[in-house]
Formats: sequence, structure tokens, C-alpha cells
Amino acid sequence: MKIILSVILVFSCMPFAFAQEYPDLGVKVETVAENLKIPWSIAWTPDGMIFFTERDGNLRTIQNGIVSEPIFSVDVGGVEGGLLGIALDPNYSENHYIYLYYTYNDFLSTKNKVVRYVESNLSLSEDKILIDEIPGGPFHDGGRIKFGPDGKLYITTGDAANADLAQDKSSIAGKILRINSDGTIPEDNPFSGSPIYSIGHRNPQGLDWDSSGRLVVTEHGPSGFYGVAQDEINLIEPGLNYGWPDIIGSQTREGMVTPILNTGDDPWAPSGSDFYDGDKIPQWSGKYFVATLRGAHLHMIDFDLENNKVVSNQKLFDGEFGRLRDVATGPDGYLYILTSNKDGRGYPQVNDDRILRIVPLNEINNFEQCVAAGNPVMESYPRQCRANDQTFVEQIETSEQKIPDWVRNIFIWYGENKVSEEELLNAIKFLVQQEIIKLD
Ligand SMILES: [Ca+2]
Repeated sequence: MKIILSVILVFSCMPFAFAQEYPDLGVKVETVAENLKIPWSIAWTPDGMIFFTERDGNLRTIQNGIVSEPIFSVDVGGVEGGLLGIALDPNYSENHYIYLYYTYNDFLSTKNKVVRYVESNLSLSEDKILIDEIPGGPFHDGGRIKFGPDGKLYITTGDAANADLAQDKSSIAGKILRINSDGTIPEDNPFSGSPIYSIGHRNPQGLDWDSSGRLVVTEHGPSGFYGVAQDEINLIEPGLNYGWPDIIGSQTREGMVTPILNTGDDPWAPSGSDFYDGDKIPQWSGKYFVATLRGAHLHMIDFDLENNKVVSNQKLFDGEFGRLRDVATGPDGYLYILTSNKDGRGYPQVNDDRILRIVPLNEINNFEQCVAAGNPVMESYPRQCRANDQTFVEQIETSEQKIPDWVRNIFIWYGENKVSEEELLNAIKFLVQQEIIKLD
């Protein structure tokens, strides 16, 4: 029985390598983590470890492909609120600061705050509350946080379903905020002594900067409210007014900014966004990606921000993975997306929610891929293959790699109580007969 348990353990911890191929896009999509509950935001340490939040209040990690149990939890409030954004300090290697945005209940009201923690051996201790009493509610809690190229922390806040707050400069609801990493207010903020960077937002939940440092933000429009979607994408300039609730969609008004893109009557419910700046998918370089919830697709936009226009835009993976909550370029150069099918508004599939990784279709990363692409092989020991000015050395096969897919499936299914122990034993017998594993 011991061997059965240890073999099952190995397989249940392995990330699933099923990749869906999209030849038209030149990419394939792999599952990095699954059976999650509403993953909301993702961040990487400089050495490539992943931290991600789950809205119910848990912080988890992915290290060498292994997804951890929650390493930290907070009591959260709100309906669409919860543990939302995460950011790691630009100097994380030195200070191990982690920033979290979360919703909490305070007597009869719901509020949000941004807290700085210090991480030590994967354990978090609270260091400082950077900003508190961000008006909250069951809906419109904003929640995305990200460090800008200027080293300041940017925070998106919702109007807490109280539209008038978005125009009120004495309230931090319905705004983009900008603070120093210790919570103090930068001296060059547009409104002296205030964390407010821009006003007139309804529920912004995605932000990123292009390679020239221009800030582009996604915002949920009033779907259902005015009978139209009118989700927005805005080019943010300090101190400007983005119009909510006075103007929507393509409407204009003196002193207010009309979005660079509005979705008209097509509801996207745009969430996280990212300018792709990785080196692995060159055809997507510099494009702006938006994870859409109700839209259930990844939107790709080519901007000409110099001239405040959209050159082209396209829906990717339409309906393929359900609702999408966040998108981010990893330090490995791949594009990651987070699904949100367990948030009560989706149709969860087996294995939802997931973190997915988009990788090039014909990538050469190892000896096998190099040979498969028709490159010359040097008959040394071990053998070598050369492509794109790189040499790939053949890895001598380990016993684990010889295990056929059908046997792997039996192990996975046995772990899910889908096959009998007899089938499992037959699979193990096969491995022993083939001398893939040895019993001592
Ligand atoms: Ca607006």
C-alpha cells in the first residue's frame, strides 16, 4: 500500500500538462493551477515564485509548479469584495514587503483597506495599514493595486454603489489613488495632500502602464443601469475627471474625459489588464490585454496612445475558459490569466477556477522540441541540438517520464474515486513489468 500512496502523491501534485492549441494565434494554453476558488490577483517574486489571492480571503503560492494551501488568511466582508489586489514591493528582494487590498465589515458598514505586510519564510506579519476606510459595499469595491514605473503604489477604488462619491474630491471612493510605499502622500500628487490621482470612476479594476509610462485603466460601466454596457478604457492623466456619473460612453462634457474606448452595448465587465511586455510571444508585444468577466474572453487591444486612439481590438478565447478576472505577464515572459467561474455568476467546469499560462505554440525550450522542429543533432553524449543560437542538451529520461499517459490517468482518477483499486493495481503491475518502477 505504501507504494500506491507515494505514487498517487507524486501525480496529484503534478501540474496538469494538457495544453489547448490555438494555431491561428500561434499560442497554446496550459493549466498552471486548478480547483481554486475565485483567484483575484497574481504577483511574482524576483526569483519567480507566484503569490495569488483568492477572494474569500486566502493568500496562496505556486512554487516549482506546486500550489500551496493558504499561507495567510484575512476575514473579509462584502459580496463582490474580499481579498482583492496584491502587489510586491519593487525592492522585494531586500524588504519582503507584500501589499494587499481587502474588504472588511466594520459594524454595519463595509470598507476597504490597503495593508503592508512583511513576508518571512512564507509567513506574513502586518507591518502597516497604508490607507483605510475606502468606502465599500456589496458591489463596486475596486481593488486592483500595482506599482507604477515611478515606484508609487496605485490603487483603484469603486464608488461603493454611491455614484456621487466619484465626483466628491473629499472621498477616496470612485478614484485612482497614488501613494508612497509607506502610505504617505507623494509631494507631486495633483491635489496637494490628497492620495487622489484621478476622479470620476465607477468601478475600475485593471491598470497597467505602456513602455512609455502611460497609464491605461479598465472600468466597469453601468450595465443594466442605463440599458447599455458602456464599459470603459481610459488613458489616465493626473488630476483629470473621468466623468462618472455625469457622462457615460462616448458622451462629452467640458472638464471631463471621454474614454479612449467604450464597449457600447457589449458588456465586457473588464477586470485586470496588462500591457504584454514579455519576450516569448513577439506577435503580442506591446498589446494591452483585458480579462473580461461577463464578456468571458481575453480582449487584445492595439493602442496608438500618442493620438489617443485604438488601432485594432480583438476577442481571444471567446467563451473558452469562462469568466476571466486577471491577466499578467510573468517574469518568464508568458501571459497568465485567472478564471472566475466560482464567483456565483459563472458556470464552473471541473477543475475551475484555474490559473492558465499562454505560451508560444512552437517554442523551442528543450532538446525534444529542438529535434521536433527539424534542427541538427550532434551525436555527442548526451546528444545536443542547436536552434536560435542556443544549444539544448538531451536529458536522460528518468523513470517518471516513461510512465504512459493512460497510467497517469488511472492515478489521477483513482485520487478522484473514479476507478477501483483493482484498476490501480493493474496499472502499477504494468509499471513493474515494464521495469519502469521497481518494488523492493
Ligand atoms: Ca468615464
